[in-house]
Amino acid sequence: MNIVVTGGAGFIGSNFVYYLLKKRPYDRIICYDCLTYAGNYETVMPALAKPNFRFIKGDITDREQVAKLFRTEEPDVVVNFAAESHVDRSIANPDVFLKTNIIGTSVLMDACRDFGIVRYHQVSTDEVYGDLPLDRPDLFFTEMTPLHTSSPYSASKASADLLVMAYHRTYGLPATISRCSNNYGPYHFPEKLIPLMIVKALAGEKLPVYGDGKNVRDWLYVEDHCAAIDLILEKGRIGEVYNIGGHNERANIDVVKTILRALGKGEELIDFVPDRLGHDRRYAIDPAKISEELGWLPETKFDEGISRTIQWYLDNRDWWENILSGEYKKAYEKAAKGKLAYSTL
Ligand code: NAD
Ligand code: TDX
Repeated sequence: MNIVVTGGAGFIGSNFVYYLLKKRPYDRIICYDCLTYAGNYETVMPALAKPNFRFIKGDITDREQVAKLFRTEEPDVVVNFAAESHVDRSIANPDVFLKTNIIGTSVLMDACRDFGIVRYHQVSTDEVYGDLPLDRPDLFFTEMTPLHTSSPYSASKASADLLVMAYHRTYGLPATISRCSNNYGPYHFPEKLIPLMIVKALAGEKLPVYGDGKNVRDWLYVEDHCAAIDLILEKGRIGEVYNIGGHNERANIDVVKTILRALGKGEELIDFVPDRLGHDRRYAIDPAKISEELGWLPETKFDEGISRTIQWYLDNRDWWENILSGEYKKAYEKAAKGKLAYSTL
């Protein structure tokens, strides 16, 4: 099978690429990514050694590039991770979120209709359900929870989900959607809570905690998310939505303190700063459907996952220091000149 992974040079997409290369050595994996600030060519460079992997630099909002991708690579499956993904950036500038997350999704699905496809999978988020109150720990997001978004980011992701369902119903597009809770693990861009706190703590800088720090997120180790998507590709029912989450709720302030303790740093580094606008209080996923229907269960407990993640950032300083210095942005051009890149459009 030919599997196109859009956004495969980002955090979860790259982890999915490595997951597939291990799990499906006989499939061809094509990473299609336009390398925004969040895309890092250095992340996928080790995969270029595999004969069944290709990197193609391209934009999901560009119809011509996408048509060329489909003509040359003939994908059987498209898994769409490509997105603008940072809530704070969406609050500062919604425009690009609408373009990439909504228009990009429709351009990809149009190509799927034109060229034919076995499966289109949309990687969505639990943020489409809005938030839950802190004083109702009995409440969880199910697939039946109404969409009720808070930020331009989540509104753009919910819009994309609605389009996917519309393409399925109207055109019979063989699509599935997954809505996952907060991921953490290797290759997480250091603007998001966990990697940001790790690199700031290592530098002895202040750790900015929004509001009172009591907002709750439901953390899932990224490999568990990859396994869930792979299972949906294998056994998921067309036209269905699957929530993914591992009952790993933590208040932000507790996550920050865990990181400080693990790195031997003091809590005086914590800096409570003004709250994010429209800040969602609590996310919590009910994963009963994917567990009961497909047999998915998360394997990594938070204590183990966070230790592994911190160790990864300690062992891979070059990776994030190149991001902080901006050096990572030159990697693709350098590789293309040295003919290290297998393919560009
Ligand atoms: P990320 O920001 O780390 O990576 C996004 C990738 O998409 C980057 O490599 C970027 O270059 C690429 N990209 C952006 N615009 C593109 C375009 N127009 N054309 C081609 N490529 C483009 O994001 P992430 O955290 O890995 O999230 C991946 C997906 O998973 C997103 O759809 C996000 O909404 C969803 N998601 C993320 C989380 C999380 O905790 N990070 C949780 C649930 C769902
Ligand atoms: O500096 C910070 N200080 C802080 O207190 C940052 C960056 C975040 N926070 C808080 C805000 C959130 O309550 O930490 C929590 C997590 O923030 P983010 O890492 O920005 O993630 P979140 O807003 O929860 O969204 C993430 O999970 C769902 C991903 O970025 C989304 O792409 C995904 O859909």
